[in-house]
Amino acid sequence: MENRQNSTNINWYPGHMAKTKRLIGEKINLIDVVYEVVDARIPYSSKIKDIDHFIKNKPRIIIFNKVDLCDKEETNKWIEYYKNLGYKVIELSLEKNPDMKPLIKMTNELMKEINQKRESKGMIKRKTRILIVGIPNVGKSTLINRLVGRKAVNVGNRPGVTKNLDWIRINDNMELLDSPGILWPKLDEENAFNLASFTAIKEEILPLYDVSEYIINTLYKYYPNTLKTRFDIDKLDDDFVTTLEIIGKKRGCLMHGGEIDYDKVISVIINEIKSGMIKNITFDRFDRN
Ligand SMILES: Nc1nc2c(ncn2[C@@H]2O[C@H](COP(=O)(O)OP(=O)(O)OP(=O)(O)O)[C@@H](O)[C@H]2O)c(=O)[nH]1
Ligand SMILES: [Mg+2]
Repeated sequence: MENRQNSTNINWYPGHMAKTKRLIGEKINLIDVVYEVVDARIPYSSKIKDIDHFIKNKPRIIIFNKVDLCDKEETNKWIEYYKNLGYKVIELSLEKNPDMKPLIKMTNELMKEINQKRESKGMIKRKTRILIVGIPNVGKSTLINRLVGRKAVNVGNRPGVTKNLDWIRINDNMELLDSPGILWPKLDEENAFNLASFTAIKEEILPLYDVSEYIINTLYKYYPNTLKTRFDIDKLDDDFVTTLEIIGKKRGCLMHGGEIDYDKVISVIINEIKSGMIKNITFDRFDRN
């Protein structure tokens, strides 16, 4: 798996993502605070690499979402890292009934500073305008629905649900701008596989066989107990096909005549992660970067 680092970059950067960045750039002067959402299981791979270019120096809160699925011990190292860099950080599990007060409080504090500056220049206070930005499928629209307190925008467990930049009013004092998920040109291979493992890029971009192999290898490396409990595997064979056969037999992924249905085994593996059945995992290692 280590040699992935050295191989060529994945160049998957559809035109609509470039367009979203341009549109954000055009609207950024209207924005007071940016919520940058990352996936707590991949706090490095899910952080948009060129974000500073298009959100400029707007006050920012990094939201670690899906903490219900992450390995807290590993993810905490990243949280500390970003805090030490001077970022404001909030952890959320938007699927559970999260307490949104700490985020609102932090936002109001940032807004107070902004309004104090405005007043000192003789300008009137204004309502808070927040941009929500992040990679696809990280929970941006779910965050909006939580803040509004109802289903104001569509969510779905696949990348590319939100197609447009839309303003949503929370109350008289706050407006949110939802945005489609974005990536950056040239993902390195490990980054691309991490994004694919957590359904942040479309399934067909990387071969599903390779994604399932990456998932199994990474579980073996960092979470052997999970591999044992979920798939009853203690040790990996040099040939991944053998591992697929073992999992296929255990999970009953068989075709007529008893042959292993490899496509089904691969989708079972990917689905275990996608559906959140496998919890307490973080694939980005702080110590390796
Ligand atoms: N387990 C878990 N799932 C979450 C959490 N937050 C969001 N989800 C799920 O993640 C999936 C994606 O959520 P969305 O809000 O549509 O993500 P998005 O970032 O708006 O995605 P795009 O619009 O496609 O870029 C949905 O199935 C949500 O239910 C969380 O904290 N924990
Ligand atoms: Mg969305």
